[in-house]
Amino acid sequence: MKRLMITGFAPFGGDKINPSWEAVSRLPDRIGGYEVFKCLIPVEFGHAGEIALEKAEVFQPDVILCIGQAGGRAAVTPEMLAVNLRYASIPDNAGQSPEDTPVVPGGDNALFATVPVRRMASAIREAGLPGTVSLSAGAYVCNDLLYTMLYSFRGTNVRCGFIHLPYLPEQAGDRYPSLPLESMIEALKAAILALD
Ligand code: PCA
Repeated sequence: MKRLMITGFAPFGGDKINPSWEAVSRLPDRIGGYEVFKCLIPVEFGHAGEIALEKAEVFQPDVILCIGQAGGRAAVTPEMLAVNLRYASIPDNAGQSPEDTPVVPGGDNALFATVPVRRMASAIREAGLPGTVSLSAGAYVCNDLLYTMLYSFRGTNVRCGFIHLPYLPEQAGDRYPSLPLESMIEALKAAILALD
């Protein structure tokens, strides 16, 4: 059995829930050929990656899939890449507001996800759910975490990726698109089954 570490984030920016942890925490412990290890990650620049690396040390995963909330998006969006940039339009949960500082000083400008991003998006659509590839994970904590994972595991066999989720209906009101929790869980399962 292969080992998948999947992470979700704590709530941030005034929200009381984060769909990423709501969905991740409800995934089964086995999906396809993967044993699934779940962990909750703080919405804090730097600390997010540190916690994920500590957990990876324990779980020894073959694949690391990080999940986050992208309020306003209508689809489940596997991210193509991470950039070496930190910018916060709202402070993180530790009160940090970096303005255009690097994630890793001297690191590559951008790193591509090492999971099959297009295939994951197609699998989500084939499951009858909205799924599209995203070309930007932003410059906030989600990008920080993906960049840190890709940078830390570059040149190894550990593959890393990120999927952003829309708001849940209870967060979205009538102003934003949303997806029910059950659909998010099904979309994540479909994406995981599309890993090799
Ligand atoms: N979304 C934020 C950080 C945590 C989360 O769930 C982001 O997109 O960076």
